[in-house]
Amino acid sequence: MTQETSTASRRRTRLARVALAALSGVIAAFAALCVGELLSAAVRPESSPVTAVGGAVVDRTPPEVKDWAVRTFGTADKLVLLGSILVLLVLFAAVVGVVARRHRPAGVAGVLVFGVVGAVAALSRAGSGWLDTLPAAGGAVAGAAVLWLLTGRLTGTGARADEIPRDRAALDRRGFVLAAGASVAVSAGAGFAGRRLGASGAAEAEASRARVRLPRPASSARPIPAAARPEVKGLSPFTTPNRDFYRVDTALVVPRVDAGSWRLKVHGEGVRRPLELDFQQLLRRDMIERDITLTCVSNEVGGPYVSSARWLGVPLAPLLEEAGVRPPSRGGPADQLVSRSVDGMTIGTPVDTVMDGRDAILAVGMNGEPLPFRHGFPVRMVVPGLYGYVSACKWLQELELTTFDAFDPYWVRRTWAREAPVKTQSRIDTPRPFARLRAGTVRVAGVAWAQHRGIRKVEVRVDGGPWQEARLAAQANLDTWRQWVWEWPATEGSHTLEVRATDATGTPQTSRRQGTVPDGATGLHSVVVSVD
Ligand SMILES: Nc1nc2c(c(=O)[nH]1)N[C@H]1C(S)=C(S)[C@@H](COP(=O)(O)O)O[C@H]1N2
Ligand SMILES: [Mo]
Repeated sequence: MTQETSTASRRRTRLARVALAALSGVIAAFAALCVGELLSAAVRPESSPVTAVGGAVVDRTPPEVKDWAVRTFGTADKLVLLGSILVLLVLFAAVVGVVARRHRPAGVAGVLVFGVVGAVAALSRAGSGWLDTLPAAGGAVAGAAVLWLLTGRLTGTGARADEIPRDRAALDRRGFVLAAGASVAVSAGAGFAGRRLGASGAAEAEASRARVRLPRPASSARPIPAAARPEVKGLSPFTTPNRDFYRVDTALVVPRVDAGSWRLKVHGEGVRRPLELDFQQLLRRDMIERDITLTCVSNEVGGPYVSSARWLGVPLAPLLEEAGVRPPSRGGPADQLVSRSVDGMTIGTPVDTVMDGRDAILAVGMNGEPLPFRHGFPVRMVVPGLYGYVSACKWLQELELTTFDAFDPYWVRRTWAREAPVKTQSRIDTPRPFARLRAGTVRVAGVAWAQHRGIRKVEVRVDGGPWQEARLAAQANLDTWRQWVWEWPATEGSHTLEVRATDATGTPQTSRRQGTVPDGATGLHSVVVSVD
């Protein structure tokens, strides 16, 4: 062998070892995640390490960044987040593997550091306990063991590894392949078992949902007048089908609550008779059925986070009265109703608003079926006229009466406003932005909302010209959006269409542009189209 070829071949072997070391790190990470998955099935789905880290990131994301993510990725924001965490994890794991080739204890320490990160993340989430650290801790130990095992095969095993210069030591290829294969197989088995176990927990919740028989309402929703539903292609339907209903929450795994073991606690300041209800007791109470439009405070002008459903639920005010609650306007001590979900969300609603006669409900039904899991099964709150983050707690399990002074709920701690009534808004659904249209009559249509005040008027203007009144669909009730249509005699050229609503108090929507933080976006929605 010549000098050159032997140097080249030594370099190749070295490269192969580094690559295998990186692979060892990745296999160790895989083992850690799989064991974490298995343990999280025993603890709770949210404690799975990647989910816990993702959740902790969500909790710490500034509102502007969160809104950017929601805007950019829509409902896929959660997948993007989890995917990014996985990619980072794989990269770091590869580095840890390479380090471990030179210094096994340092590599193992690296893996354990990840375990600590996962455990701290799990512990930092609302409603978590020490048990939640188990999946990350157990996963890290498994990962460290796998890394130790695999890097041993790369450097010549056992004690010899520390005595023989690393690159000279026998590379135990066969041993490495066997150990790596066995690690991957055992890890995958653990991960698979974890998934199966997790799924069986979900299966019970799903069965409990399938068994729900929704009662007939004591008070039905008013029939929606046909005239409330103009037939215009491209216009949002008056009632949003459940599968199209917007979804906004912090849950990286949708909680699957078993209705059979669900309980609601009502307690706190000024509660003379604390209540505890199970799902059957709740279903036996008088129900009302109402069309209500829900809006997210993160909805940009013209955005998609507004939807309308026919809800079935228990009126909240009488329930609170039964518990002895009086609103502050009648001398009660608590001005804030804090709702808590099974995943630790806290949402604060003014007690006066809940008890002012509007249809605030504990909803169990949505468009004729039990709440979908994504939308809060078995029970969520709905309060007409308030943004979701101050009213619409999903997967509800506790109502606590307290004061705004004493407690800041989740979003308020993240710079959103304490109180947030829905702002008057309107949206052009059709034509779409940058549509190419034919000259002649074009039907411009959309929705407008000012829940609990009602919409009086919608106007459209072209290229900053005079406002022209649109035809409003019949009003279903004050708590829903209203569809509108305007026939535009479109002429050739590029045009800007703008819409503006006026609520039933006579106040027109402001044209002043404001972002979503801290209490909802303002400004006029506009669409640019070209007409040939
Ligand atoms: N448990 C829980 N409830 C929640 C949230 C959440 O993150 N967790 N998000 C709130 C927000 S910000 C909104 S806008 C509504 C959205 O309800 P939807 O997803 O059914 O449309 O739920 C509210 N209830
Ligand atoms: Mo929201």
